[in-house]
Amino acid sequence: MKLGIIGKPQSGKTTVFNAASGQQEAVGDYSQASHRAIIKVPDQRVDQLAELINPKKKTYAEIEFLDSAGFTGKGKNASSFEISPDLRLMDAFVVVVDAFSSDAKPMADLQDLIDEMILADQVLIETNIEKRERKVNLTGDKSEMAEIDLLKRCLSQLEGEKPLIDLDLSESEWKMLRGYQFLSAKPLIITLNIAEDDIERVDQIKAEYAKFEREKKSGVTALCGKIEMELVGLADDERQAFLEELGIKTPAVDNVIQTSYALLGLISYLTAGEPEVRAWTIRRGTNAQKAAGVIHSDIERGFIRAEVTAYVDYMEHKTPAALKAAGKTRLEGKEYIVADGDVILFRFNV
Ligand SMILES: Nc1nc2c(ncn2[C@@H]2O[C@H](COP(=O)(O)OP(=O)(O)O)[C@@H](O)[C@H]2O)c(=O)[nH]1
Ligand SMILES: [Mg+2]
Repeated sequence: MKLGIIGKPQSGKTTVFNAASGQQEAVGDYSQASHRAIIKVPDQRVDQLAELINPKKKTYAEIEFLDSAGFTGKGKNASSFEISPDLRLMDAFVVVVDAFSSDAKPMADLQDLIDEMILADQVLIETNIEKRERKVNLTGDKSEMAEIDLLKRCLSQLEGEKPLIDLDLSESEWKMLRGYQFLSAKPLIITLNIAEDDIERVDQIKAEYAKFEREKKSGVTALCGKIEMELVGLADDERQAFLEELGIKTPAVDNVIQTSYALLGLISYLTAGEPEVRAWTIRRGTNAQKAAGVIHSDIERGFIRAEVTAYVDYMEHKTPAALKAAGKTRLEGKEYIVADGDVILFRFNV
């Protein structure tokens, strides 16, 4: 999964990037330089299983973060688009909004960013419609008409100043649009970057942004980037003490990652053995055979069956023998739909 961090200059993008990745890129320098990192998806199930099994290695699921400039924050007045082409390749955006500075206008900033995406998509669509219509006129080949019609529907949505993600399209229509990588069609994880003093009011602040939430598409989170960045630099025990002092259970940046995961319809299953305890990312609805392919194509090809235990049962009964005795380990075939937190042992031959 790839997440692009976007936002106005000085909104705290690089601060959030550092908090999520543990890197130490310069902040507040107006450079708008881009940064990339692969980060681990925090997962207590991996930690707990590892504690139980004591494996040689524990491995979390991973996502890629790209901190990239391109949004001016000028909204409808944005004239030239310098949005990095790399941002179009992201699965979703973490939109960082300044809600910490004394003259912050987070609601307006957020709207400006969305307007900027709408505008950029509009330019892209107009050129594409033109190009395709010219081709139809030249060749008389009408096969492009369905796509042109769809693009025109998208265009009128954008002209109505609404993002493409709000369009009600069929699965096959979305598929037709996929190649364009429209910005306003991507899920948003709106991340309000709040001041230190506002941490206690976080739920109240989030509630003000409920109108930007879209079920299974866009969500709202809030954090104080500055504190999160300090947290990531601390050793585990120091971090724990600091969190307790702040009265929070987990770093808020973990929330951002988990929200992104959920919005994109991603889940994890786990493998648990002495060599390694590991989380693997799949889309919700993936069957056991396809899920095995994430580990290795040989396991998918040679799939015989999956021995599946729910994570909670695993933690309760603790050993494969006890799990089997309690009837908590099921044998499942290829078509079994893997659930979040399934602990799986694949049987296969090659
Ligand atoms: N007080 C406060 N300042 C922040 C917070 N997050 C970022 N900043 C400051 O805002 C400035 C811009 O941050 P930066 O991450 O470089 O923004 P970018 O231009 O969007 O990458 C820096 O001086 C940060 O220290 C925050 O949560 N609280
Ligand atoms: Mg930056």
